[in-house]
Amino acid sequence: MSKVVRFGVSIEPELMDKFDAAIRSHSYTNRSEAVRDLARNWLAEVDQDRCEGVVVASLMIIFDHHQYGLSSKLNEVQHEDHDLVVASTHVHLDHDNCLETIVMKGSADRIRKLADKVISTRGVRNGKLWMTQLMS
Ligand code: NI
Repeated sequence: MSKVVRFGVSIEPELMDKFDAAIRSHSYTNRSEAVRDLARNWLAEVDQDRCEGVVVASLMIIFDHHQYGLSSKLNEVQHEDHDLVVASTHVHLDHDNCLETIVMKGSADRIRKLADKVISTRGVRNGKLWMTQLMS
């Protein structure tokens, strides 16, 4: 961090108390680092739809372990775009549910298409794509 800008924020005391309690419970040593993290996370969140070019992304899905053919379909989709997929992790949550996280790097458009294909597959119960452009 070469240069910083200071700014004042008006905030209700009740919200400030909750914020201070939260940053303590998350082991922040000061408000500034917590606010910087909030800003970075918020920017990454709101910019998701505008991401273009090369991005890093994580797709998390929860799916029905018993859905016939689903695991091999998910494998097939990832093999088709193997150049995007950096890693994937499969967790057997319980008797019926699996969680998979697919970490990707590459074209934002292609990653969105892959995520849409995965999330819309029958048996995938929840899916969330998170992507961001790397900051330098
Ligand atoms: Ni499983």
